[in-house]
Amino acid sequence: MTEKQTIAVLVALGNTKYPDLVTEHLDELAFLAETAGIKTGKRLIQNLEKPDGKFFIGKGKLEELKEYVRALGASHVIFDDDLSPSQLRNLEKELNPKELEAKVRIYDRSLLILDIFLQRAQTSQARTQVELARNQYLLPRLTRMWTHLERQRGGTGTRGGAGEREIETDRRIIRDQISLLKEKLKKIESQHVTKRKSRQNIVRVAIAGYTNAGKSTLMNLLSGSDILAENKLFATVDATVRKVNLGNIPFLLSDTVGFIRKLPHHLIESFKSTLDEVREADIILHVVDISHPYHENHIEVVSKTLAELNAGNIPVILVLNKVDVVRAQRPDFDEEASKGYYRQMGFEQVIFIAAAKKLNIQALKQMLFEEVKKKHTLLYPNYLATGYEFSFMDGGEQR
Ligand SMILES: Nc1nc2c(ncn2[C@@H]2O[C@H](COP(=O)(O)OP(=O)(O)OP(=O)(O)O)[C@@H](O)[C@H]2O)c(=O)[nH]1
Ligand SMILES: [Mg+2]
Repeated sequence: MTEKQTIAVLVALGNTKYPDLVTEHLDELAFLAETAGIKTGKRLIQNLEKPDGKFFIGKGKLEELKEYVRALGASHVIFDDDLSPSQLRNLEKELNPKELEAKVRIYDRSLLILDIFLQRAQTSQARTQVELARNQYLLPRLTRMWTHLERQRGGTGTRGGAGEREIETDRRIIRDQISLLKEKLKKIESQHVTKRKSRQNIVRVAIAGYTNAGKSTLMNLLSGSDILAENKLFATVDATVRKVNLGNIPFLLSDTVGFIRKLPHHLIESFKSTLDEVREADIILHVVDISHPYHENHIEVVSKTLAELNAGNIPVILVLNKVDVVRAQRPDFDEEASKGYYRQMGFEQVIFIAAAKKLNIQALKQMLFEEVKKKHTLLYPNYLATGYEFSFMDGGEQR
C-alpha cells in the first residue's frame, strides 16, 4: 500500500456578507494543521447559511471535494466546524470507497485542536485532561476510521470495514477509559487543591489571551523563566506558576493555555482545573497580538471565554503586544488615540508593549505594580507601615 503524504483539503462555510472572515478562519485552520504537522493544499468554501445536515456541504461541493482529494492525493480533509457523528459517517463513506487503498482521514477543527493538545501536553494533569476530552469527543463518532483502537488491542493493519459489533467493543473500551481518566484526574486535582490553598495569602496574576499572542514570552520576561515560546499555536498547554517580585511586593504569576475561536467544549470542560489559575486570579494580563489583522475578534473570543470560566469580573490589564511590528508597518500609528479606542471597548487599563523586543516593559511593570499593590493592601493592611517601594528599574530599557 502506498503511504499518502500528509496533505489536507480544508473546508469551510462561507458567508457572502463577510467573505474575508472565512479566509481568516481558513488561515487559522491552516496554521492549526501546520502546527499538527499537516500541510494544506486546497481550500473549499461552500456558501451556505448553515451546514447541510447530511454531508455538511452540498452534493455538488461534495463531488468537487472528492475531485480535490483525488487530484492532491490528500490524506486529510479538515472541516472548520464540528461535524455531527452522522455527517462524519456519511462523509467517510463517500470519501473512502472500499476500492481506495489508503484512507482519507476526516477531521474537524475540534479534533485537530485535541490532537495538537495531545502532542503538546507535558504534565500528567494536562495529558489526562486532553485524553479525557478526546475520548469524550470520539465516543459518539467511532467509525472504521479509528484504527488506533485496533492498535491498542494488538490488531493488525487495515480491515475492510468494522462491523457494528467491533464498533460496540470500541465504544466499551472508550467508556472504560473515560471512567479511568476521570478517576485519575480527581486524584491529581485533589493534590492541586491543597497546593492552591497555600496560595491564598498572596496576590495572584494570570496571563491570558489568544493563542500565539506572546503570553509565554511575557511570562519569561517578567519571571525569568524558560517556557517554550514559538510561532506555533498552543505552544503552551500546561500551566506554569512562578513567584515574582515587583519592588518589594511578591506575587504569583501564571502562564497557561491560550484560547482560540471554536475551542472544543469538552476541552474547556476538562481543562477547568488548569484554568483555575485564571479563574482564581486577582488580576488578569490579557495579552493581545496587536499586529494580527483580526485581533479585535481575538479580544472578543478571549473576553467571552473568560466570562464562560466565571473569570469575567476580574480586573484586566489589556496588554497590546507586538507593537514593534505595527510601528514598522505603520509609522503614523497613533498609540494614544488607539488606547482611547480600547478604553471605549471597556478596558480601563491599556498598554502597548513588545515582549520579544523588551519595549515598554518598564511602564507595564509600573502599571502592574499599582494593581498588585491594591490587592496586596487588602490582604495586608499593615504592610503600608513598612511602605511600598517602586524602584524596580532595570535600566537601559527602550520605550
Ligand atoms: N515581533 C514580535 N514577536 C513576538 C513578540 N512577543 C512574542 N512574539 C513571538 O510570537 C510568537 C508566539 O509567542 P509565545 O510567547 O509562544 O505566545 P503564546 O501566547 O505563549 O502562545 P501559545 O502558548 O501557543 O498560546 C513567538 O514566535 C514569539 O517570539 C513581540 O513583542 N514582537
Ligand atoms: Mg505559550
